[in-house]
Amino acid sequence: MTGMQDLTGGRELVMVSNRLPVDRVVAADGTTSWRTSPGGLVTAVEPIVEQLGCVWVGWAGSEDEHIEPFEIGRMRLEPVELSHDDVERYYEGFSNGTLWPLYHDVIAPPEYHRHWWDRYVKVNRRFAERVAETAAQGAVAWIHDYQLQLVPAMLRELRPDLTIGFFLHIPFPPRGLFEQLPWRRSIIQGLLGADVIGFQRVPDAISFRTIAERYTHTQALGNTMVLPATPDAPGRTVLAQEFPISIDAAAFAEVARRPETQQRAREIRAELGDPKTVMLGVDRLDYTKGIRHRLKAFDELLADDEIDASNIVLVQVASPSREQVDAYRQLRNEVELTVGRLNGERGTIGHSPLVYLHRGYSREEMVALYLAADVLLVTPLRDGMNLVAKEYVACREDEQGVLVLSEFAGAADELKDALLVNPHDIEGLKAAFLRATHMPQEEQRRRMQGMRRAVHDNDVEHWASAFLGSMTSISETRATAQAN
Ligand code: ADQ
Repeated sequence: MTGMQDLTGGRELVMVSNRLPVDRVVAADGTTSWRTSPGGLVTAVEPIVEQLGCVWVGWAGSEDEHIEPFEIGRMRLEPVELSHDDVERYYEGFSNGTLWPLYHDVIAPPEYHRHWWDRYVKVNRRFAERVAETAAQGAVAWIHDYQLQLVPAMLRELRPDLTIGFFLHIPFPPRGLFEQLPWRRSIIQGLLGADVIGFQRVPDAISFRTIAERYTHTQALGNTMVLPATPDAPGRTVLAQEFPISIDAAAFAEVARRPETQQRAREIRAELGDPKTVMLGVDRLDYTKGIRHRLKAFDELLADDEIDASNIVLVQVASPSREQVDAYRQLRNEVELTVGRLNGERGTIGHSPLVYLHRGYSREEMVALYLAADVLLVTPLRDGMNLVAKEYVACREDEQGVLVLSEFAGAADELKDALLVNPHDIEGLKAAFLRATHMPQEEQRRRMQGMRRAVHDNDVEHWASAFLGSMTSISETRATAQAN
C-alpha cells in the first residue's frame, strides 16, 4: 500500500473491538502464548499495522481473568477484563439478545431488560476509560460494532483531542424497528460522539441520519450531520455514510492457486461420491442466515423429483456460534432435526444428499470447499455484508461456479451478477437453485467475471484506507481551523 503514513497522518492508531483479534495457544508443556486469529478484522488492517503499529483494546475471551498488556509484532494488545456477569448481561444479553435481533429485522424477538442495559453502559464505559488511558495525544481511535455504540461519546468526553471513528458491521435498522428500543436516544447520542460513522449499505446510513435528526438536535446535510454548539462543547460535524467492507481478495486467490488446494478440492468431490452437482452453504449457525429456508427449498426440490437426489449433494457448513444464547440452541436443534429427517427420507444406503458439518475449518480447507462447489448458497434473511459470498468469488479464478445471493445481504449491492433471491420466497429460492444447477458455462463465466471485478475493485485494503482516510482528513481540517 502506498502513502501509508498519510492514512493516519502519522498519528497513533487505536483499534477498539469487543474481542481482541488473538487466540490463546497452550503448548504441550502447558505454557501459553497468543497468536492473531486468522481472518477477520486483523487481516483488514494488517498492512497498516505492519507499517505504523497499533494499539488494540478488547476482551481476551476468558471470564474473570486479569491479563497484562502484551505485544505481538507491532501490535500492543490491551485486554479489558469482563466478569462472568458482564458476559451474561452485556455480551450475551444486551448485545446478542437485544441489539442483534433488533438490528436484523426482529427475525427473533429482541428482549428488553433494564439490568442488561445497565451493564452495557458500564462495560462501554470501561472500554472508553481504557482507550482514554492508553491512547497517545491526538491518536486515531477506530471503534467496531454494535457491542460498543456508547464508546464514541464517552471517549470524546474523556479525550477531546482524539479523532474517533465507528464502524457498524451489522445492518442499522429502519426507524420503525429502532424506535422499539427503550434506550434509543442514548444509542444515537453515543454514536454521534464519533467524527466518522461507517455503515455497510446506503439504506443503513440513511436510516441512521433520519433517526439522528428525529432524536437529537442535529441536521443532516448530505452525508454530514451538523451538531450545534452547546454550553459544554463547540459545534461540530459527523460524517455518517456507507463504507462497504470487503476481503483480502489476493490472499484468497493465492490459496486457491496452490496445487495442493486444487488437489484437496478434487478429493472433496470424490469423498462426496463425485455427484454431478455440489452445492455449498457456509454460515455461522445463526438465525439470520436463512439456513432453515434454504433447507426447506432443497428438501422440496428433492421431494418433487425436480433434482435427482442421487446426483446432488448440499454441503452445509455451520460454525458453532453463541451457544449460551437460547435462540441459538433452539436453532441448532431445529437444523439438526431437519438434517436427520431430510437424509432419512431422501437418502439411500450409499448416499446422503445433505452433508452437515458443525465445526470451524482452516482457511485452506474453506478455499478447497469453495473450489469444489458448483453453486454457493448465500441466503440470509438479513446480513450486514456477508464475506463468504466475496470469498467464493475471489477464489474462482476459473470463472466457473454460481452464486445464489440474498437481496438482504449487503454484498448484493456490489455482486449484481449473482442470482439474486428473496430468501423468504421458497418458490423463488427453488427456481434459483434449479437455474443455478443448469446454468451454461458461458453464462457462469460472464457473471463470475462481473463479480470478480467488483471484489477486486473494492478489497479490504481499499475499505480500510477509505475509512481511515476520511477520519484523517477530518482531523486535519479541524487542526487547520483551530490554528487559524
Ligand atoms: P458474520 O455474521 O460472522 O460477520 P460473514 O461476513 O459471512 O458473517 O463472515 C464470516 C466469516 O467466517 C467468513 O470469513 C467465513 O469464511 C468464516 N467462516 C464461516 N464459517 C466458518 C467455518 N466453519 N470455519 C472457518 N471459517 C468460517 C459480521 C456480519 C456480516 C459482515 C461481517 C464483516 O454479520 O454481515 O459481513 O461481520 O463486517
